[in-house]
Amino acid sequence: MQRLALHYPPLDPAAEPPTEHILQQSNPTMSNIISQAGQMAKEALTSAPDSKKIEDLKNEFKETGKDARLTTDYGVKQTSADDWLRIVSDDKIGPSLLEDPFARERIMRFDHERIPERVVHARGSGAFGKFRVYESASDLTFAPVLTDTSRETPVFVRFSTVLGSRGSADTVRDVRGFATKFYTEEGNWDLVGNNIPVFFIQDAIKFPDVIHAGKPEPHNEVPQAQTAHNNFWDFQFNHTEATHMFTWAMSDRAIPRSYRMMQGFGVNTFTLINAEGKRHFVKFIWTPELGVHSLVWDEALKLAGQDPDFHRKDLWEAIENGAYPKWKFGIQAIAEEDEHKFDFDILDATKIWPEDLVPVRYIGEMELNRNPDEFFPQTEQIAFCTSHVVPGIGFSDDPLLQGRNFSYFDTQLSRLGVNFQELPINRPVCPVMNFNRDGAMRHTISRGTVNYYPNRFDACPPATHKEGGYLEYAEKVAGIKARARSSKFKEHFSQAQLFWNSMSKVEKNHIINALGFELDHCEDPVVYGRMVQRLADIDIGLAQTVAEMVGGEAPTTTSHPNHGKKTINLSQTEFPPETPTIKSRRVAILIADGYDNVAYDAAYAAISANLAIPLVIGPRRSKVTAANGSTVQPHHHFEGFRSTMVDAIFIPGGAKAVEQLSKNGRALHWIREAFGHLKAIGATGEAVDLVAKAIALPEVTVSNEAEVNESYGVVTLKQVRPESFKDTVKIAKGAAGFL
Ligand code: HDE
Repeated sequence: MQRLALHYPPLDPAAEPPTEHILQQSNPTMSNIISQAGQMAKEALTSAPDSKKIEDLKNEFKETGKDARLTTDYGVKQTSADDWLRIVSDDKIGPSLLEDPFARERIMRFDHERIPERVVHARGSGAFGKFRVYESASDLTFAPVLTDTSRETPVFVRFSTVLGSRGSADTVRDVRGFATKFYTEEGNWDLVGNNIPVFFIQDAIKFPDVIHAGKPEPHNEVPQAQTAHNNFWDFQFNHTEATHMFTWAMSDRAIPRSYRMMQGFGVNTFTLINAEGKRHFVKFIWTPELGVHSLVWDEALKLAGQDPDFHRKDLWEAIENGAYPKWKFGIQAIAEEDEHKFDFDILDATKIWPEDLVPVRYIGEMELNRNPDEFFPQTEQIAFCTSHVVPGIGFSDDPLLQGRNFSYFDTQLSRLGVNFQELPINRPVCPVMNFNRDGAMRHTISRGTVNYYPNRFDACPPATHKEGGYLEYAEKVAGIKARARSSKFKEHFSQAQLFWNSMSKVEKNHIINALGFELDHCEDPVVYGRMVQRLADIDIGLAQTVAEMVGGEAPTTTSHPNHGKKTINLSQTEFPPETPTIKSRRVAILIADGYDNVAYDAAYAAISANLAIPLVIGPRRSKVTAANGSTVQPHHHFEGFRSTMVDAIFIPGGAKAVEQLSKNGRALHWIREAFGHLKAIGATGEAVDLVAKAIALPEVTVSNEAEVNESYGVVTLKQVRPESFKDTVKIAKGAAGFL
């Protein structure tokens, strides 16, 4: 961001009035400064390999080089970081002195390290990247970020869970936040979305209730980062409008495999205005290049304990390895005159716009390619506001969005203070100039003698639309003041049924099991008993199955029979990767002393060549010796690392190694657990029988003497031929459900 300094010429009463004339000629003036700033910005863009935002941030970096010496915050070099200044005599310790400014500063700074965590979405992780449109949306908007195909817009994206505290686990069942800050040349645009396209409530006034009901209960602060408790489900029963959303929240979408494998949805209805002044209602959608994938519930539960930072590490690791995650950016658009042509209200955030009615037009692409330098000042202090849009993009009367536009700005004031937009991560890359002043932690220094407008210098006047001033759409609004919603907002079950019907058989089973888990955690019979009745409004069969699991009375009739309709692109099976790949996936190679080094080397090479991550797991982390006497130091040992943390496993043969592995309970557990979690398992030589023994299921064929054999995701090859490994890895891709 170019902070503009205002130098005003001294006022000479005899001189000409300071009008246009001054603006154009004297130096520096507003117009000069702005054009200089624009020029500097352009140069920075063309000459720097880093994005303009990264260049901008470089001004703030503090490096701790080896020549640097420890100083206080006021710059004085410190002589000790170990001992408080105190009285000592005859090798005896006396009292510590309050006068020690070094020690007091350290403790005082530490005492104040915490700021309030986000009231929702406290747990999160972020990265820098870039956004580009490959097809102009100029028929819909005049916003260059969506029309200029030559432009690369820097972004920062923060992913999050909703309910847990800052230190909670990543893999809990929850909605995921997907918030993007676009640092555009016209100002910041914050698209604050989720990985589920609808929300629990229609009106923002209910937000405190839905969140209180989901967060830990007030009397004992239990449970953490879970919706599996009485209050959450009590709220769901009392809000029929939440039915659609909770069905999504019970689906696999709420336990993503990775942030990199989730869709993102703006959820709310926004508007776009084109150069002719025509307005469309729109929804924004991100779809990942890697496809949409989830964990299975057992895996998610275990990972929450085994590796609570699983998603955070996954994103970091992928970016460090150059496997930059990418999303396509799409728009659904409805012309203003078609607003009322649907049997749902298009401003109701508990409804999707089914893609068979309103297709998604993909026009752009985002790539995340740089990890933050420091978590707190960047990922923690980034502040999103739904009200931050750029010219050409506008709001709608969606009652959830209207409330959000108030809430986000307000919450940043209590979290970060009134000058939150000056923080390096939040400040725009374009010039910022206004007469907002002062407030806690203000650090911009504005030069000049006036801090108001209009002023006698005509400094900093508002922009015309031609100059890029924000254009408010001249919407005609008439009505009576009332606490009410339109009648279409009152229909609450049709799309919950649409979602349920559109799920595959496996996905339906997962929803049943999720409801079974959640309602089992509700001790109050009123809660699970009533919820089971509610499920009949989605599907009577679903309600009956869950009733049997959780102990509620099974409903026999419903006033909302399932309409039987389906739509496209709700099942995540419809989102395979654009190109099948195991890139950035983790593959464990299980070894013990005497392992077959030929198979090991071939598998290791094939995994690396496919840009996946081979992780060698042994009985210990000290060296393990192969059949030919060579040694390797495993990355981890069986106890230290678990099958939940990888996508596939491979076991090379070797008679001695396999004998040891077959006696090692933890190694057998690795194989069984990986199979139970639907992971690809590869084995060669003697390890084929080991896998057969561990899985012990007659329908899984694991032995074939000569050819690569694949059954239920288990790929075996009795006779090792290194050249077969290319195919083996390919087959494993399909088997693991990577496709
Ligand atoms: Fe948020 N939400 N929200 N929300 N939300 C916040 O703002 C709020 C809603 C979402 O990574 C808060 O900076 C209201 C829908 C994300 O920093 C707060 C309503 C969607 C994030 C807030 C909603 C979201 C937030 C808390 C109902 C999906 C994290 C901290 C009207 C489209 C952003 C903060 C980040 C954060 C309010 C509903 C997504 C309190 C009042 C719908 C991704 O302002």
